[in-house]
Amino acid sequence: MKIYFAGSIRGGREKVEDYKKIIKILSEYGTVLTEHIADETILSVGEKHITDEEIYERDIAWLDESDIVIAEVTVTSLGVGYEIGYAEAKGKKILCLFHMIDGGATRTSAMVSGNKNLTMIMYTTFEELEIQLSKQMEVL
Ligand code: 6K6
Repeated sequence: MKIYFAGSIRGGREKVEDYKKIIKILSEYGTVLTEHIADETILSVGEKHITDEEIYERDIAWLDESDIVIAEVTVTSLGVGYEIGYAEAKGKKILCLFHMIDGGATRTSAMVSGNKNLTMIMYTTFEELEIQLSKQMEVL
């Protein structure tokens, strides 16, 4: 299975360590096409050797190729929101992961949490996330 993992880049890199752990979990279920999302050397200010147009073309090709899109939506990101909308329009299965860090006071966009075409996983610990992810991945 080809997995497109989406996570914030220019939206903010504060959860990059979590992206790394999530990608490790996801690798047990298939090939993660977007492992670079967890690269700590990628800063929100950007890389110089690749243009925005090249990033867009490459990511859309990976999205088209993917069997499932798994988006970490805790850090608000325009790009991740775009990818979710694109994947929905293409009929892809979509899982959104949201880390409840403050007891649920901070919420994600209603355009994500209110969308019945995607599955939300709200988690407080990685153990919980692993259990919920395995339940979802088993029914694919
Ligand atoms: C690194 C830092 C800035 O730019 C880079 C190289 N950029 C990207 N490389 C790969 N995918 C990217 C890059 N910038 C955005 N994306 C895609 O958009 C990823 O698939 C992410 O899921 C999403 C992040 O969007 P923003 O709006 O947070 O950047």
